[in-house]
Amino acid sequence: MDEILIKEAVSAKAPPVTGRKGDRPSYTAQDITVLKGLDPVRQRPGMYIGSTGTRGLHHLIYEVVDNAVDEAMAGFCDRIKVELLADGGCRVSDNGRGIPVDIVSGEGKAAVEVVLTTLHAGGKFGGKGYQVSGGLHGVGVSVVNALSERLQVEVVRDGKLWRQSYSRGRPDAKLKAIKPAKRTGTTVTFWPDPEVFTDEREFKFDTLAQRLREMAFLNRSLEIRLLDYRTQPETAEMFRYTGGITDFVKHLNTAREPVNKRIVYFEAKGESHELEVAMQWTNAYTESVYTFANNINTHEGGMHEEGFRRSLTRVLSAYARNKGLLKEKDGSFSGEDCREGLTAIVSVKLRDPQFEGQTKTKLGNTEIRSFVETSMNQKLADFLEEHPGEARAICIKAMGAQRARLEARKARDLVRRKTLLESSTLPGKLADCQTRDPEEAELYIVEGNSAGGTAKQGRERAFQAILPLRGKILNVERARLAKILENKEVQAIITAVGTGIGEEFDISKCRYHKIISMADADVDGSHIKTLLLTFFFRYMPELVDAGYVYVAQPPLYRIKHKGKVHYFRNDEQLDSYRTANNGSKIEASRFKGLSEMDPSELWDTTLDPEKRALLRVTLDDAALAEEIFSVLMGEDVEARKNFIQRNSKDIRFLDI
Ligand code: 0RA
Repeated sequence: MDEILIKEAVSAKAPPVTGRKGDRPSYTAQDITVLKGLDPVRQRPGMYIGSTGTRGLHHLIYEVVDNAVDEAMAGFCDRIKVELLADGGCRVSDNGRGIPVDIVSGEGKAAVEVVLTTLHAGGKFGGKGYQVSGGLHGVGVSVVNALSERLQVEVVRDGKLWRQSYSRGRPDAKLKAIKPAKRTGTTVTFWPDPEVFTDEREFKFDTLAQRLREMAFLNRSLEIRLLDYRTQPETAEMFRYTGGITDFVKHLNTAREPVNKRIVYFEAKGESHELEVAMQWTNAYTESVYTFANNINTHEGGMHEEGFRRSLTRVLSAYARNKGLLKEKDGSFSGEDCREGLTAIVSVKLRDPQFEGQTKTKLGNTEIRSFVETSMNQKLADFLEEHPGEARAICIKAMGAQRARLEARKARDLVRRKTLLESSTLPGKLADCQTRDPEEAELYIVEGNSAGGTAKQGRERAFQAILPLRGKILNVERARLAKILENKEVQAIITAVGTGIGEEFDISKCRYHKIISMADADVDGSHIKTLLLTFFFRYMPELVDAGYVYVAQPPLYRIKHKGKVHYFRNDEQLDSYRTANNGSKIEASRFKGLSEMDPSELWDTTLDPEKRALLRVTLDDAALAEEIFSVLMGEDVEARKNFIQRNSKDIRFLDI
């Protein structure tokens, strides 16, 4: 199965072993704790890099880059370069201290060889290596070595350039000193092993750019370059943000109208923790709060997020009351009131991160909660006092949210019993399937009544349900939840899916484990798909996380050739068929919409589980999705145009 837009979830990784900064005792090779060889990695690659698909492949690069970023976090590196080679390899270089090259006694090998051939040896330097270290990818560069057909490491250290190469994790020869050299640094070049990465070996520029940009935002002033020699001429991008996470917030809000022009920023340093927060409210109604621990996106939140939320609610409420904006009779702000329209980055760095949760992206360290809460109580209160204009605008935004919340509650209480959402009656236009087993059941959400009719006739009713929508659902990016819930099409979706929404959302009540958006293969269709995905992304992200949301791929062309009928989903497919059959004249007819197909054609091309190609919608980098959704769905027409122009060569972005 292919993936669109957002990538699959991350698998569990061992937390890194980290050390202490400060009056650093000098490193000796003996500090490396020797663990085990690399055989287990080749036996079960998925355990170490999540998968051997696209994601695992890119993970190889992240692993090496994370090591270089660790050097940067420890203060020894300010430049990283990632090069995609024409022959399918990848080279990552940095100007850090260089992996140590002295001989590890008892091993009789250079430290760099131990690092590259021993699991978990990367950061294990008697606990004195780094203050903090990237957690999720802390499995070490040895994993990259184990899964590469070839790998070459070059270290400049102790006045020399050193080199060693490996094949499938085993050294070809000992580490050699090549020539005298100045400065320090590490260059790792590797070629992913086709025996391991059997399906996909092509690095995706945009996926990498996205991730590297995020790394650069999170590590202020760190320069990260990405070069791609597979294109003619080569493609290059450079990321370096002197504003750090403040620039990150600016970037996320490009298409939004700010409430506070000056971005709220503060940092705090503790004994073994660091905190950085950047915040800006906009006139949007949704919240975009992203939390990170040691540069890892903690999608599932955790203790730092809890501390952040508590403090935000408390400080804003206290300020508003103090300044007489909230009157005595008024209730306090709820957490949601304070976060409406908020874009924020919360980044913590800590010595020994505990990653928990389903995808190991939830920070479990309890001590971080009070650290974040206490530091922020002070710093946010200071900011508000120092910037009364901004502070007032923020409070007024929260008061607007509060008012809407109270009004919505009143309205809900009045109609409580009657609303469609709460009733158990399924929507009339849903043609349900026969099975009651959600694991087998599929829901096709289809644009338009006539396409819906075709789908109803073409489906396998035993397990396929059809819900036709009339026209477009509401653009959820531009409305509050209360308003969205008034929309009939949205109500139909919620009732059909069965989970409820908001506080009442319950994934165990989901009636279908495949919820498939099916729309025409044209611009209108893709707009509808985007609206629908935006809705799921914003209001039922658990469904996306669970992997229940899909996009169908109906064909765009039909041709009859040599007595046979063929279907193609895009121009590319059609062109390559034409090219392959050069000479013979081929007439292609283009479907204007799903309803032009007859039911059996729709079954053959789009519904039949044996033949169809569904795209699974997954959430990896919510920040990327965030940009796409807010720009494509938001109010800033100029930003939308720019975004489309920038990304028009990458149809993944437009084809959602
Ligand atoms: C072990 C110890 C030290 C640095 C590194 C590894 C290191 C690893 C990589 C991987 C890519 N770039 C890297 N840069 C450094 C610390 C050495 C010291 O204390 O001098």
